[in-house]
Amino acid sequence: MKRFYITTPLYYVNDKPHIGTAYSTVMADVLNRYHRLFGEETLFLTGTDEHGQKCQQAAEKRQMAPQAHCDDMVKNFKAAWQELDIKYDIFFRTTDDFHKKAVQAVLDDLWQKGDIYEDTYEGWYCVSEEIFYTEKELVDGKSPTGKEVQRITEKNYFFKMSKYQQPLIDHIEQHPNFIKPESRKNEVLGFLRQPLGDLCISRPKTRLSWGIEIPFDRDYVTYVWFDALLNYATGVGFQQPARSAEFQKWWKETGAVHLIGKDIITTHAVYWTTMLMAAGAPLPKTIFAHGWILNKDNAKMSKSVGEVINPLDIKSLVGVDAFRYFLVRDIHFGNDAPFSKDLVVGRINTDLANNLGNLLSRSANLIGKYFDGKAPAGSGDDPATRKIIHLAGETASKVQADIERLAPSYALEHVVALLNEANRFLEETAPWKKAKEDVAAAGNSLYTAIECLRIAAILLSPVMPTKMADLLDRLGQSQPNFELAKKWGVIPAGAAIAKGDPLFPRIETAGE
Ligand code: ME8
Repeated sequence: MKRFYITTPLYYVNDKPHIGTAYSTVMADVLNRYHRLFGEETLFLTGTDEHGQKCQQAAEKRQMAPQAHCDDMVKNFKAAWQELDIKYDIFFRTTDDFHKKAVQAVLDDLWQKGDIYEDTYEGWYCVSEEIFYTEKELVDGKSPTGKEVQRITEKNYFFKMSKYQQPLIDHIEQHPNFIKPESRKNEVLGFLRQPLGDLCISRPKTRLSWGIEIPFDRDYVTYVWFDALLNYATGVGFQQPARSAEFQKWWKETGAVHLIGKDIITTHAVYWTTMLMAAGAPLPKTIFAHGWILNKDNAKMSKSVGEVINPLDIKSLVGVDAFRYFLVRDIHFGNDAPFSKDLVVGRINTDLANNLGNLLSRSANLIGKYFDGKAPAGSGDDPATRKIIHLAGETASKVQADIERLAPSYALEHVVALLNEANRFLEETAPWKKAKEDVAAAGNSLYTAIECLRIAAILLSPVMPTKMADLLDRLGQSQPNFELAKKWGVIPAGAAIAKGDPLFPRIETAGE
């Protein structure tokens, strides 16, 4: 059986879930549900990044112990993901004991191999990013993203990242799907044209105590990124002999797809991959960096830059399924995209209330009126019907191909095209007129419409699980089944077709 392992970044617990973290998590959930629909065995890991200075400072601000602060913040994430209908398999917390032990085992291993060494560090450090910078990397005395930096001198431990520079370049060049999209791959290769330095992977406890202790020097904790990145592998059993079969299955044989925002491409494509090379473990299958959700000033939506939209507010405005649909449909995966309530409402009204919703209400109403609420028979023997049957027959495989190449917005376009075609077909064949003179022809039109709706419901179910289950139910169908999305004529003549309330009522936001 084919398998699929997808991860999101582990989110910092210094902040509540927001539109950006919701975006990454919804997209991972959608991709994961698609692969499950295709019949694959899937694994979906998300979670929280709980160590480091940011978390320690956030806890201090609240006058809480760091662990209590983390436990509290984790509740917000779990609750938000539940509200957004996200079905993860693993909620990973970097403060879990098994992870700490596994990270220490990796540190010990690299220390013994000589890939970690001790040295005195002198340079610039950015607290808010938890990243060291060389003089050259600073821009106007600040980090490249404009954050404050401070000068520090201290003994530390370093990972010989430089040693893996060439093997990493080779790997990227030999594996075209390793870093996606192409623009991000070029960015990483550009970064690797400069000599790669070594990575400081320790913090003295005098400066930061909230972290995983370095096993060979108890006065230090591990750099938060060294700890957090390892989650993707420790989450499936890395450095845990009792879980070696799981590690073999998910890490070595399946290979992870890491979904991240483009802000953290270097830590993933360079730090993480060289760490894995040193640890002798295979690299992930794909690192996909999506773009940023922008605010109305076209800046990345983040707490430090003005307005942040609470995903749960949008959810209450349009409903969870419609919100998920917007994120998948309107944002070409990998690109930046603007976000506002108006954009969401506009898209929902066009695609869901009008296109899909009208097709359903028109066909269900007419079936109610002229066919006693029972599916009419579809003859399918005229050219117009044959054309639409042909289009419907191709849709499932087009959707699958686009999901597999991580292009979910394009996948949805195929379904939208089918629904558009079905509406046009209904318009042209006008069963509301035909019903009086040629019942069989009217029946054929309506049957064609509900078959298109059935296929669309299956193919949209990973994006809108609840609404599409409702739609299938109205068509007398049970669980979404991908094989049935490739078939025509599945709804038997005579099956009860329920009218119900509008599936996606039009959203009016006048005055907002
Ligand atoms: O970076 N648009 O955690 P984090 C799109 N703990 N995505 C956005 C976004 C926006 N405006 N804002 C945030 C960390 N994101 C580390 C990761 S992984 C081992 C450690 C998303 O809480 C995007 O996925 O800052 C980004 O990568 C992530 O949130 C950063 O989350």
